[in-house]
Parts: sequence; C-alpha cells; structure tokens
Amino acid sequence: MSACLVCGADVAPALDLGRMPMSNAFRAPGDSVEEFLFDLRLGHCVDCGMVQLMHRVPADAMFHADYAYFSSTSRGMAAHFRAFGRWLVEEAAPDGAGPIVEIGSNDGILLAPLAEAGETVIGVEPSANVARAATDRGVPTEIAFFGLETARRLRARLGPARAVVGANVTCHVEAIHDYVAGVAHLLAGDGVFVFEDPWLGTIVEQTAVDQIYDEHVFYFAADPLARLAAMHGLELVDALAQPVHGGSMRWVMAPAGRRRPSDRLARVRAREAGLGLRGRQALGASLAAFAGRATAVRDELRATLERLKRKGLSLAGVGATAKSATTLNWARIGPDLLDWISDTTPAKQGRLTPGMRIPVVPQARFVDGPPDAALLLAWNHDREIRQAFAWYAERGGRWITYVPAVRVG
Ligand code: DWN
Ligand code: SAH
Ligand code: ZN
Repeated sequence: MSACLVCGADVAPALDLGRMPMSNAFRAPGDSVEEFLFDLRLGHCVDCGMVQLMHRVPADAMFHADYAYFSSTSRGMAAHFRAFGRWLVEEAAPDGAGPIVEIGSNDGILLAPLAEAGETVIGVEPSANVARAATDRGVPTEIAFFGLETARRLRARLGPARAVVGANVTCHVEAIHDYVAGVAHLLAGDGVFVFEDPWLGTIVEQTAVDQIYDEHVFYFAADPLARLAAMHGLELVDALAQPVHGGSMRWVMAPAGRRRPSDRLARVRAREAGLGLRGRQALGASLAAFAGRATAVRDELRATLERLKRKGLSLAGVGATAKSATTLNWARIGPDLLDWISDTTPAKQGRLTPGMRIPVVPQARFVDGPPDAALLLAWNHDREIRQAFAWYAERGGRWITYVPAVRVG
C-alpha cells in the first residue's frame, strides 16, 4: 500500500508491470553505467479514486537538459495545438488582461502561434534543451518546475493570469498540491486553468496499457479531479474529449463559483460511470479486468512477433516513444526480435532504447530499407504515419499494432 498523492488514503494495487527503466532514458551505445530501475505499479485510491503510480521517479531525474521528447516532431500535433490555442483565446478565455501561462511548454508547440498572433505568453519548462528550442522561436520561457514558488514569482512580475494551460504535464507532477496551489495563486478571478492529458476512460476502454510509465504519475477521471480542484478553491467546470494521444481529455477548472459546470462534463461523468470508473468497487473491478486484457495483449504481441520472426520475416519498430518503454520491457521485446526502431527525433537517434537496448535510427533507414513487418510503437500517430508511408503497405509491408488488440495488417 502507498498513500494517495491527492487525499492521503490507501492506494490499492491494480497492475504490476515489474521493474522498469525511465521511459526517456535513451542510452549511448557502450555506456556501461548501470541503468536506473523502478517498480512500475498502478493503483487506485480507496477514498478519492485517483488512479496513480505507487512508486515514483524523482522529477529532476526525468526532466532535465537532455530531455528526449520534442513536441514538434509530429505535424498532427502541431495542427492540434494551433487549434487548441485558437480555442483558448476565442472561447475559453476570450477577455481578460494578463498573460497566458503554459506549464510544460516544451519546444513552444502551443505558444509559438499565439505569440505570433500578438498574445502575451510565457512558458514554464524545466527541461532546458527543449526550453531553448522554444526561446529560439520567440517564445519567452522560464526554465523551472511549476509550483507555488514559480507562480508567486510570475504573478509578481506579470500580474494575474488570464489563463493557465498545460498539455500532457499535469498528470506528470507528483507534487500535485504545490502545482495546483500555484495555478490557483496565479489565476485571475475570471481566469481559467485548462489542461489535457490521456483520459483514464480511453486507457481502460482501449487497453492502452503503455500509457502507464514513469512520467505519467496520474490517470485522470472527473471525480478525483473535482476533489483535487476543491482542495484549492477551484472547481472542475468542463471536459472536452480530444482525439490526440489515442484519446485525451481537455479539462477546465475555474475559481469556485465563477463558471457553471457544463452539460459536457456531466456527460463525461456518465461515460465514466458506464466504463465502471466511478465508486471504489466498480473501479477496482474495472481495473482488474483491464489488467487481465493488457496481460493477454502483451502475451499475444510477443507470440506474434516470435511467429513472424520464425517465418523468416525482418521486423523493426516505428517511433521510439516513451510509451514503448512499457510495451517493450514488459513483453521483453529486444533486439532479437526488432532490428531497430526509427524515430524522427535527432536526440534519440544513434542511441539505444531504455532497458531493451534496441538501436534507434533515423527515419531514412525505414525509407531506404523497410522491414517485412513494422511494429507501430507510435500508435497514437497512426493516421499521420500510415499516410506518410502509404507506399509501405502498397509494397506489401505489414503494420503490426496492439491497441486495442494485436493486429497484423
Ligand atoms: O506525455 C508525454 C507525451 C506528450 O510525449 C510525455 N510524457 C512523453 C511523450 O510521450 P511519447 O514519447 O509516447 O509521445 P509520442 O508523441 O507518441 O512520440 C512520438 C515519437 O515518434 C517521437 O519520438 C517522434 C516519433 N515519430 C516518428 O518517428 N515518425 C513521430 C511521427 C509522427 C513520425 O512520423
Ligand atoms: N506540452 C507538451 C510537452 C509534454 S512532455 C506536449 O503536450 O507535447 C511533458 C513536459 O512537461 C516536458 O517538457 C517536461 O519537461 C515538462 N514538465 C514536467 N514537470 C513539469 C513541471 N512541474 N512544471 C513545468 N513543466 C514540467
Ligand atoms: Zn485519494
């Protein structure tokens, strides 16, 4: 048992994925330093229901000046964030003075178009390398972990914020109370806190078990988030489903009593009830069923790759994602099965994947000499990748996917 990071009650175990490396700890070939491992274990709080990791990796071991994930590597995500920015300034926070503050702004994928449109923006990003990419494209960025201290500094300097926004960052923060207290302190009275993260509903429904990894400390659903908001004078007022990362949810919080909770939020709650995610007993049972399905998919994926390999097919992966650290290490898929994994991120190329140590190669390798079958590890960018590589399937190349189930195309 561990203590819930939100309410302090017991966390009941739901799924044990074993010893894992850090998901973005790509290694230099020949590096003999022993790899840091931790217990990747998912649980749910018996009181507030927050689904969370039972053991965490310290934030500064994951987010630093050699962070491997650059958000702007996907064109689909760039389009998503352009639309997100427009929605933010036109619909979510149309009026109000004060800056738009983005937490976890990475290489500026959301803020750059807003800055170009003349909005006052500032990013808060602890990973100095990706932050530098943002400042290089004109996005003012503070290199820091967001929390109450950073919020005080920003408010003193820039005034209360019209909007605080964060994509794929809130669920990453173990020190969640310091973080939400910072948001509450920084927001103007009529401001909004908008954040999107992978939604527990889709993870369970799609058996997307590889969304579970070190950086994802929390797996959000409405009830536990509403409780967290209330602990800081905020209120959960809206929820908008997003197609990105396999199925995310954009949540909106506002100072308590300032905005009427939407019908959309009520519908999301109803969907969560339908998926068995509300109430302790239902949640425990749903997560147990999810764990069973995830284990079956893992076994089938490994068996499928072994079968294709025995038939003499060459196999490789596409997308050295953080998620794939869970898939590959949990299923023990190594260089004996996958020759290499292609990835467009220069910071990952020439390195080995964490744990299983599969070489990461530039995408040109896939173009020059594609494998007989390709494991789509960046399955959340399925459409973008299949379109870019339409020639691959036309030439008889076979895509292997595993969310929600194993499929060889
Ligand atoms: O939450 C997080 C999300 C936003 O990003 C972070 N904790 C870490 C990271 O997770 P991920 O690595 O699982 O994210 P993606 O977006 O699935 O990563 C895609 C990877 O695939 C990148 O390394 C880029 C690469 N890629 C590629 O090689 N060819 C992507 C596309 C679209 C391509 O065509
Ligand atoms: N928002 C981008 C990046 C997501 S990756 C996107 O959606 O593509 C998560 C980012 O959050 C990383 O760049 C990481 O350095 C940053 N991060 C992690 N903890 C943080 C914290 N406490 N405050 C601000 N940023 C944080
Ligand atoms: Zn709790």
